[in-house]
Amino acid sequence: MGIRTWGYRPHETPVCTNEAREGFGMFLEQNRGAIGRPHMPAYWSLGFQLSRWGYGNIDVLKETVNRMHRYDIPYDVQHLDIDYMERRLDFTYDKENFAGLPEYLQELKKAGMHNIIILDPFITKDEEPGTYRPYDLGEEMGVWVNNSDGVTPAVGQAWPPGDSVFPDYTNPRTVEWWTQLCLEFKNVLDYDGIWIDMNEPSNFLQGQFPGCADNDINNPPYIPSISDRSLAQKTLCPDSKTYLGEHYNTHSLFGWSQTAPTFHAAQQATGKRAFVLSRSTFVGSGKHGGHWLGDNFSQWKDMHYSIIGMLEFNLFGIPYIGADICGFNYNTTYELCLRWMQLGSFYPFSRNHNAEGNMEQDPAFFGEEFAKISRATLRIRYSLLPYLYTLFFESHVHGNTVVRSLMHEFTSDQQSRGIDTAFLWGPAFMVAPVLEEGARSVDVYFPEATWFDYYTGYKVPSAWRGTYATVAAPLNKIPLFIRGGYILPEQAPATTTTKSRLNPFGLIIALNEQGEASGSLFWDDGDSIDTIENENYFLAKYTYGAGNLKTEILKNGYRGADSLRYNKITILGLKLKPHAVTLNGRAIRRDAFSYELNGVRAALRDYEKSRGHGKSQ
Ligand code: MIG
Repeated sequence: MGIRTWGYRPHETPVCTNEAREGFGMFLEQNRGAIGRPHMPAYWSLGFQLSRWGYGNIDVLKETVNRMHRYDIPYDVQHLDIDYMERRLDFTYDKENFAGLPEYLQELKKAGMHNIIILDPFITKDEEPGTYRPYDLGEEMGVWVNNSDGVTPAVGQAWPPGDSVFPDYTNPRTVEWWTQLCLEFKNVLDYDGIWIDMNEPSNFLQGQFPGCADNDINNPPYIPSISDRSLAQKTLCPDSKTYLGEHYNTHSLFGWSQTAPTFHAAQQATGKRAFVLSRSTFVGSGKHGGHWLGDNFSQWKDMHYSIIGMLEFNLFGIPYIGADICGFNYNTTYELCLRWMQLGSFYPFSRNHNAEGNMEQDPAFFGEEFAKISRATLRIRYSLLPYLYTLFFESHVHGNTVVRSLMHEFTSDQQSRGIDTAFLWGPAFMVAPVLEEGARSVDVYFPEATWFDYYTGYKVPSAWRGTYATVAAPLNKIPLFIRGGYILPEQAPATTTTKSRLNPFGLIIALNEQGEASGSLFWDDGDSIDTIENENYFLAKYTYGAGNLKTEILKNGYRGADSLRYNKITILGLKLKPHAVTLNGRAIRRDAFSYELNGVRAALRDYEKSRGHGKSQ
């Protein structure tokens, strides 16, 4: 039983960029050079997503979708959990309870939305021969995890009726089989991405049934303290055989080994950038997929823990991460769910998901006020998606995190080290959610920097730096702050990213004490494969200093960027009132810019993006 490290691919030489990056950033870039850099997510997958286990039938699903639309809540993606399947059989859909599902998915797509289907890694062996192709074909191709004899398939039990066998994704034949089925199923349900669940792999009966042999592999001398003192608890016997070796050695790689093949299958099936969401991950999984934090509970402490999980998975190189918003197990409550919608609006992967049997908890369920607040918060998310997308670009190219802790940015600030109640998008956008029932304020720690309140644009008092300050957070508000020294691209929000992507851009220029700021915008068509590798993208760098905004176009490879406009430039932290504004040397109308008396905010409206000039002021 050797120890193996599968994450490293020899052809990916570790790269250390020349740019000086401090502390964490540098370490993570080197680490990603070895384990693979995070994939570039599709733009639509940064939109809000809705899911639940137990819609039960298509009418309930439609009713839910309709009320989301009635309240005009930003919403890009609908998930289908195992209840869409016929008797929980992969690659089928329930033609009774979900009659008309194929057509309905088409309808959603016409409305600019995208659909995700779940697939489980177990295939029943107990259907009538000749009636269930996934099993028959897999049997013919020999794609299952085997018993210790290396020949007979290992059997367990999970969601499908009867006994199940487990695809061995480390076997190239299994990859062929899986790809084939994913391609065929695309003609049945027009999915845009695949959610792979239970891939630890989970087995409901294993450990007791059919029982693992009593040998050194199944019963080694040291066993972690798990309830039935069996390494096979809820999974396969350790002495099962995969193509790569004993399950004992490869157990933790099961989900990892399913992720890349599913990514490639989805990419082939859709012809677009793949979306794969995996419950089990390992080092390197971020290259082909994202992750949700699994079955949490509708409890305040679980909402808090989700921040820790999100920060960790960013360190692990899986930045496309989020938790089930409003909680999975148990019934949620109005206030918890509202606060969780506010926090979850800033998860990189933002999905409200719920377990079977619990009360409904989509943001349109709780009535007008709740819907209004969720809508407003999600509209903030959507307006900042160009910034989030640019962070994903940087993560894909360099390997740094998307969401990060305060400690990550303020490495020498001792006080920032223990903070797991607030987080940053990149270096510049701080989210400080309410995590306690009944709270109407948050104690926010402001590391040494210039900070602006996102809502008012007001500068946070300098006396608050390096200390906690109590910030108001009525039910309709999640505290948000922008760090001086940075420029954030934004875009007017809409109900879907399909629509928001056509809206005008803006820039939020948050000045530091020297009156300077910089930032960038990455833009491409949002869902083509390998746009970065093929250089089909637009990349601009913005620098502000001495009262001048300069735009440098570093890459001009996406024609779709030509027709886009900026119509709003907001400058936070100006010390002097501007008396004139010029664009590429031309004075602009006095009524096209405004200045707010508090001395910190100036806004410019309705200006076309100046392309090709390289400089505007
Ligand atoms: O045994 O597919 O974590 O998100 O809703 C439960 C049903 C199986 C576990 C996943 C959860 C999903 C559920 N699944």
